[in-house]
Amino acid sequence: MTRAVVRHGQSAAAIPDIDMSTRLGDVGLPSPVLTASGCAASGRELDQFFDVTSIGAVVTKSIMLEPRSGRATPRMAETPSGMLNSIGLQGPGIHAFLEKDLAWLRERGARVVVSIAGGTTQEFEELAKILRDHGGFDALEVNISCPNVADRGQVFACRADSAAGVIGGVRRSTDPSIPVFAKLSPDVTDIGTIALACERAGADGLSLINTTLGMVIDVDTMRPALAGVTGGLSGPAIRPIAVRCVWQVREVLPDIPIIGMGGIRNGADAFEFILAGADAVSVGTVVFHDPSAPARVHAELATIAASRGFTRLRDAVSYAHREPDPEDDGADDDGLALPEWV
Ligand code: RRO
Repeated sequence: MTRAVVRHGQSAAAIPDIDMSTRLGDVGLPSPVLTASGCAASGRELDQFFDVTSIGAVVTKSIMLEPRSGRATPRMAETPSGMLNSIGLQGPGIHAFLEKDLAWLRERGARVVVSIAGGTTQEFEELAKILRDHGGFDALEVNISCPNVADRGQVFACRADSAAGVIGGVRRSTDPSIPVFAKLSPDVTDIGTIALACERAGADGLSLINTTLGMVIDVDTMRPALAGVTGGLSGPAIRPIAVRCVWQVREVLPDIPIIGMGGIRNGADAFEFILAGADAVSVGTVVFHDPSAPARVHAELATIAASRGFTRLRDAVSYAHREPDPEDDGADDDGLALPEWV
């Protein structure tokens, strides 16, 4: 059953009685709503706006082996219904991350998905081994799709063989009880092929999607708005792309756990991902203007799923994939009301 997840605003009593639990491989979560990597550092800042232990998990900013200052500024630009970032994997390096960020998250009692990034397969494996020896987290998200690298060859998720090489190496270097999620890029011809290659290489799940490569030119300066020239586009502008990716991957991999993300602002947006095939969702860009959004999205998702007749959210996963019934009168055999847009 749902727990009270909202600290400010909506009262717990307003959350309907629906089982919101989900699974990421062997790991059970009380809520399917996670933060999105890169939008909340280690979750510490968000904890003043809502209880980070109440959502499914905190997904940390992708961490590399060494400290890194990232790309030159400006590193962010507004776009219609979204934003462009060119952070360039800024971070403290794995050892400071373990000592400060992961230590805080564990002490706080949050469930944690650690996101890792590397420039080579060996770096990914090294990170996985350091984390294996340290412990204290629930799942790994392997970021093979950061768009903000100078060498596009390092966007491992753009090729099935390089994606599989990293995921296989990480899987072998990680404790078997820890699920390994591959984070994929939408900037490919056939995301299903990449997803299959990752699954065959040992991925326990998939995170869909990273930002899509974009660009803004400032018409006053007549120069690129970002110092890094190109950046990753996020926010509602990319939601239809993300939903399409979740749908396509679910068609080729009916059972693999999927974390869906891309422009989720509210419960209806999250529900769209669930219907497309996501077992969980990550809430990202919206936290820049509503830092309590993950808790709010949990409550709104519970409300919309209950209003459609579901008593367990997991029964709604992939619901949009079922065959259309020509005789359908708006309610299925279980008496579940169909979404208004079907
Ligand atoms: O740090 C970044 O610039 C960044 C990363 Br790691 C990523 O995965 N996606 C993105 O849009 N930016």
